[in-house]
Amino acid sequence: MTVDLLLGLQWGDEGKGKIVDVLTSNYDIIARFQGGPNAGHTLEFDGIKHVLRTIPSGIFHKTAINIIGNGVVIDPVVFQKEIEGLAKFNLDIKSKLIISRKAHLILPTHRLLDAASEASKGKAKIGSTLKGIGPTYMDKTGRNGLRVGDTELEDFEERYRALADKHEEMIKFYDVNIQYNLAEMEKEFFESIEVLKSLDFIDSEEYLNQAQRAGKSILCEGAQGSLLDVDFGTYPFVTSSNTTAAGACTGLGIAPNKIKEVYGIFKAYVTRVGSGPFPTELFDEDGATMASVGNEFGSVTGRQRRCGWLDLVALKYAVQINGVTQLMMMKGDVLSGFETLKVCTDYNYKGKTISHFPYNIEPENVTPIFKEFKGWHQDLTGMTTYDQLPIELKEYIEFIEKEVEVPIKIVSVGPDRKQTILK
Ligand code: 2SA
Ligand code: MG
Repeated sequence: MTVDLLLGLQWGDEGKGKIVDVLTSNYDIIARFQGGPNAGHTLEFDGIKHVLRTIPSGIFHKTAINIIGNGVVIDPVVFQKEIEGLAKFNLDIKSKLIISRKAHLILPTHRLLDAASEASKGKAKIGSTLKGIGPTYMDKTGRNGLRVGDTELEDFEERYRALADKHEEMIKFYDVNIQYNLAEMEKEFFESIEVLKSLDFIDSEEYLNQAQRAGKSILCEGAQGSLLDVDFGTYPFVTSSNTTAAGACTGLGIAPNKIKEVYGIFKAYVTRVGSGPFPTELFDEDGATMASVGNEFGSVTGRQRRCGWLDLVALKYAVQINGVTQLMMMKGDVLSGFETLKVCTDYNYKGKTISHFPYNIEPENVTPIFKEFKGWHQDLTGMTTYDQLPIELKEYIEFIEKEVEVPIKIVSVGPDRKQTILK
């Protein structure tokens, strides 16, 4: 049966959590394939707001099975807190959540290494979420990492010790001032490993391929966004995994020819947390309005997100790399009240007009070229059909569809599950 894929097309926080939650009733299995607790997937329903970190966004659905795939990095300490935070919902977590043995573990020292690396970079820091993501993926590709399956081995503690000792030496190498009590962090770590072990570990690639053959439908849930992809994003200001469509194949063991729909999610404007270039960024009133009306604060770190106009050069790039078949536009409601809206259609790149996303989008090379649109003033948050939307918004939507050459199938007009318009 079908395997579909859902991805963020910008710098994360497009609203993936909400859409997975909306779509889950159509799927038997929801699978996360990359990233880890750097993600903050926010779900809102029945007056409840909940942020998920490592657990897939199908966990609130009655029957869906949720899988944490091999491409994900898991911090058992954060994971334990996530499980505890879900207790009040009385979900039967053990029967609904399974974990790949091949997923890598974030050790306490990975978090310290992340902090040390960022501190050593000073102003040039990546602006990481400090969750240990980079160092854990470094150990994975460097072939030194510990995986979920290793917790079942008798000598897990020795393996842990050897790696943590090595990390301590590396922390010294950075020569920065970082205060920590490793013994305490380790106590917490080993307790949380027991919580992790209370769930079922599986060979998830086998599970998913069997399920697919048996006619089950699978939704692969991406984290972060395409412009944070380690290969295609604004390197080095990226995360350490492949956030694009290919990441679903390597992060779950699903072959490319099994994937059918690729849902691409984007905001009607653009946001970014952390450092790195952002051509359409606003430093004025308009940017401040987007941040406050859109409540643009990191759901993990609370950092204020940088805001700017929609960038079609970047959006087309992401659509192309992912093979997006359907678009979903989020947060159109936040743009209500602007007299004029701008959309970046091309870049002025070192004096030439270009319409592709170049190697370097630093401000000294790139100035965005904008097209202006008339704004609208209606409150969209109670609207339920496409016909009700203001004509100016429809023009905005139809322009994007024409430029990007992919239909926009969902227009979200608020954070709640119910505030979702199908087009
Ligand atoms: P990392 O921690 O090594 O992955 O950070 C590297 C860069 O990736 C960015 N990044 C994110 N950007 C947006 N949202 C993310 N998740 C959280 C959220 C972030 C938060 O949903 O709000 O709470 O601040 C996320 N995760 C990583 C990060 O900012 C760095 O630029
Ligand atoms: Mg988020």
